[in-house]
Amino acid sequence: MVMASGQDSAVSFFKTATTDVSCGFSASFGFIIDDVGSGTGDGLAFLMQATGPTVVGPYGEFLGYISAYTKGKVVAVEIDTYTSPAQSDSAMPAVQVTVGYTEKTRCGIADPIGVETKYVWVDYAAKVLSIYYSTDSTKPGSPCTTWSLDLPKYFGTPNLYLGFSAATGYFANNHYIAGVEFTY
Ligand SMILES: [Ca+2]
Repeated sequence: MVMASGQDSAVSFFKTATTDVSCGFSASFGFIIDDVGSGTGDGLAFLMQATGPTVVGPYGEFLGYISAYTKGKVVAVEIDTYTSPAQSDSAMPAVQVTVGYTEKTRCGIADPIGVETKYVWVDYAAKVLSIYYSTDSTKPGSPCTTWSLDLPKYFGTPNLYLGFSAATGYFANNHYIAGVEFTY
């Protein structure tokens, strides 16, 4: 599935039905962020939000989700490829969890840009998000980072929209989601 490409683009897609996360869930996806000679930016995100299935935020460093639409209530697992001073980004590249736009935890990764598919697993169980990352399709034995968060309590509902956004700015990679799997 093609996500953001070309300059100043923001794209999102979500499962149209909400997912009740009170008993946990597992999500996994492959992605490709391709170098098309237009610089590096801005990245993509796996999103959990309670607002609606068609929302999309601004392009560029806002990654297609950082905006007022969720009233600040959004949890993201970002593959952030552009270090934005305005967003207080840590140096890239990394897989990072943000809560209400604020970076909470991250694991540094090798430069993810290229034609090879990279893989992310997001497990939510016992009020802990566990994030796994690999350059091949075998799930690692242990997460690269975790973050404790009671999702139903944070959102005020256990019924969340799960999906993705991606964005480009002046610098523009092509972003692809190459397969998604949800279990709960
Ligand atoms: Ca960024």
